[in-house]
Amino acid sequence: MSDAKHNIDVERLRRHYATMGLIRAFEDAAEQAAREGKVTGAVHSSVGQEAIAVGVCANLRQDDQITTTHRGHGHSIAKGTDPAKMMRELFGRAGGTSGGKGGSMHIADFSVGMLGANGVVAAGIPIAVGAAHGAKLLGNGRVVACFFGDGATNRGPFLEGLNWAKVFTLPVLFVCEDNAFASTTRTKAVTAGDGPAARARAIGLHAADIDGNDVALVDATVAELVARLRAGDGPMFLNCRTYRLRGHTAADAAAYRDASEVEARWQHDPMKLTAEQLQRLGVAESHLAGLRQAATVRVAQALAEAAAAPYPARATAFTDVQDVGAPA
Ligand SMILES: Cc1ncc(C[n+]2csc(CCOP(=O)(O)OP(=O)(O)O)c2C)c(N)n1
Repeated sequence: MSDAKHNIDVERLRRHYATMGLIRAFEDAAEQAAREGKVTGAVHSSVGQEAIAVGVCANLRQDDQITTTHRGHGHSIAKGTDPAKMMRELFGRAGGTSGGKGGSMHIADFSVGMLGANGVVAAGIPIAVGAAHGAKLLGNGRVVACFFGDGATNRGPFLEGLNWAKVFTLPVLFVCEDNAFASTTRTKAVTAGDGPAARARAIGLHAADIDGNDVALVDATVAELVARLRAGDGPMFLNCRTYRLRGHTAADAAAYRDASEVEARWQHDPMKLTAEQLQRLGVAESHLAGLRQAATVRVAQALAEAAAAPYPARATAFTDVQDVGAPA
């Protein structure tokens, strides 16, 4: 059976729900651990934005690449990073994705094409464009998905990256997670013009602008865009309208917005929407509860493993550090 609106297969949608549930469980646990002082560095939750990560990455091959932001746990899980290794990274322990020395904003996992989170807003954009240029020169057929927030569209690398990608017809999908906020500021209050898609079109990119909380719609839209990228018709732009349901970081109570606004947005929670869609397609709520429970158990195990893991050995303090030689 399939959902007529997006012609999505139930089994595919069920898998999306399971992955979104894993991301949700990871984010809930990471935020809680951060509040308990167990995490080194800040934690930025992607709760409410899971459908974008999952709908985009479902259309990527393992050797395709992504870049992400300070809010990158969901993208990493959707691309195939092991949540247990990521939790160790948050806890600053050996065996983490970056050896326990990077933390949440420096997760990278080249084994699945995850080129890195980045604490510098918009800094992932030129990295993605460089990776796409490399893919084109090598002719390896890879595409690159570049995730960033609406706030990043006000920084210079956005213009530079889109321009370069268009001039060289690069296989990169720019994905803007338009969650309405840049830290404590409403992005609209500091942004001229008609939004991210309009800016992309001004540079000549094909741009779609969709509800990023509808995972079937994200999946179907990205399937088309990625097919065009693989056909050499790039770059492409996707603006996903969404909402940051939690504070900017685990420590942010988000007192700058009304509780009623947030409450209304929970009605459009992507987990809720996908569950309702699956139920309409005949999947029982008890089955969905089982998927959520399995995610919770897996993340609880990751938490326990992270808490029990050793800190990185002192001898590794200066490994993985770029050595440019002694100053002249
Ligand atoms: C170059 C730079 N400027 C400012 C900051 C501080 N900062 C961290 S996150 C953030 C907001 C980013 O908003 P957006 O790009 O929309 O992503 P979101 O947090 O909404 O996912 C800012 C301003 C930063 N990290 N880097």
